[in-house]
Amino acid sequence: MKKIVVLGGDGFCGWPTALHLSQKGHDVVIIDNLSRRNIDNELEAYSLTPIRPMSARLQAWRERTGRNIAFHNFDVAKEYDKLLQFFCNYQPDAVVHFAEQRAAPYSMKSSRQKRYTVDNNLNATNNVLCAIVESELDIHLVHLGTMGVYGYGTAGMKIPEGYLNVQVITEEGRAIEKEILHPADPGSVYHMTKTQDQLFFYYYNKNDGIRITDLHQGIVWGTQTEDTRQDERLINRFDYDGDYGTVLNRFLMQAAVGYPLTVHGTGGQTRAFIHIQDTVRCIELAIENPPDRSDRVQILNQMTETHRIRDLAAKIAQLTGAQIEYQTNPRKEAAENELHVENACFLEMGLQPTTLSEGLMCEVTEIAEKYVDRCDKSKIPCTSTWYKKK
Ligand code: NAD
Ligand code: USQ
Repeated sequence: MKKIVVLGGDGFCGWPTALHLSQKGHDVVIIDNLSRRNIDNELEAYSLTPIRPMSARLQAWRERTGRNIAFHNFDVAKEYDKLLQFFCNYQPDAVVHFAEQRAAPYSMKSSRQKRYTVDNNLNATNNVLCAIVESELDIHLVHLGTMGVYGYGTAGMKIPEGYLNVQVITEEGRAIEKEILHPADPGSVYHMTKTQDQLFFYYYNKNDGIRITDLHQGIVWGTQTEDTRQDERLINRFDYDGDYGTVLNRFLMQAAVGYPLTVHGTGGQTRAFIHIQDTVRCIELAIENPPDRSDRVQILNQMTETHRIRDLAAKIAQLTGAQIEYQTNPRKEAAENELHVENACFLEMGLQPTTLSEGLMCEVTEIAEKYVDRCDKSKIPCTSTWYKKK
């Protein structure tokens, strides 16, 4: 049994992770400032699924399993002293860090959201690292990063797990082998904060010997896990709006409400995907396999499949009879790209991927069709653009 803190444990990935770790017998504490629920209010766009307040969620978990999860509501990016005090009192073995603003379109809406995303994400990560150093505890930090730190162009090679071997030619013409962090190529202000997080990790690991695992995760799809399915009060959030909804879940919901699938541009963009059930399993595996104190930052690619967006749309259209609409792309991104990703580490640790073909229809019927009446169609269009409005 480990003592584990889940920062951002009220969110889409954090909530099912907290339940999964609790179910596995760990002592779990959630810290979250509920900023994501406040952004729902700001955007007037709400989860398709009826998520309950934190106290009702935790009560349901206690009733179903007899297990307690504690909850503290504070801002990790701003309330450093509380965070440090908490670490010193609770003495966690591991901290899982989800507590960042995670939507690329939201981060591109205007200077206010750009500045909020940078302030929030960079200060949250730096505060967590500072507090680990100041507490003098041997805490393993597990951070949720993104595949987007690499950019999505691979020039034919597989994207490695964090580090790249390069050959440099010296002035004398000698070839030297070097291992470097894979060059960063962010595609939004949000993704940029994740590339900066990587440098924080590199530095604190080098200087203070902190044990860090950085998980470069693809787009998470699906809603429920074995744990959140146990009781409707435990249901996970499902974002479908133009800012927070991610592509595959949006397509599933659009098919259910009879809205044409919104493919950006030619749909030639290829991205990496992972099901939410596999996300929580990967976090468990990462916690079970910490690096040593002398190890460099451990970087793992947390994804199971790659797909081209127009192929996904075609698959869902075929399953459900939905129409497809090709729209002017609101983002600045390559119209077409290949994507090959190395993910051997998690597979070697024992991950057994949930494939798209197994889970898609279940998602349509269990969630999208069931909660169709909660959908506000006016929130579906992507209104945030990467271009300056003239
Ligand atoms: P989410 O917005 O649903 O959850 C994030 C949670 O963190 C929210 O509950 C929010 O209230 C909390 N939070 C944010 N800033 C905080 C702060 N300063 N102090 C305390 N709590 C704070 O996002 P998610 O989809 O669960 O993503 C979690 C992490 O995983 C993010 O860092 C994201 O970058 C990463 N990730 C997500 C996906 C995806 O498809 N959802 C894919 C790859 C990586
Ligand atoms: N797209 C469409 N139609 C839509 C929505 C999106 O064609 O209705 C396209 C986008 O233009 C983009 C691709 O689908 O090319 C993916 O967009 P997305 O919104 O599903 O994902 P993204 O913005 O990249 O962000 C999400 C999460 C983020 C995480 C990232 C992982 O919100 O937190 O870091 O996925 S990754 O994409 O691997 O970088």
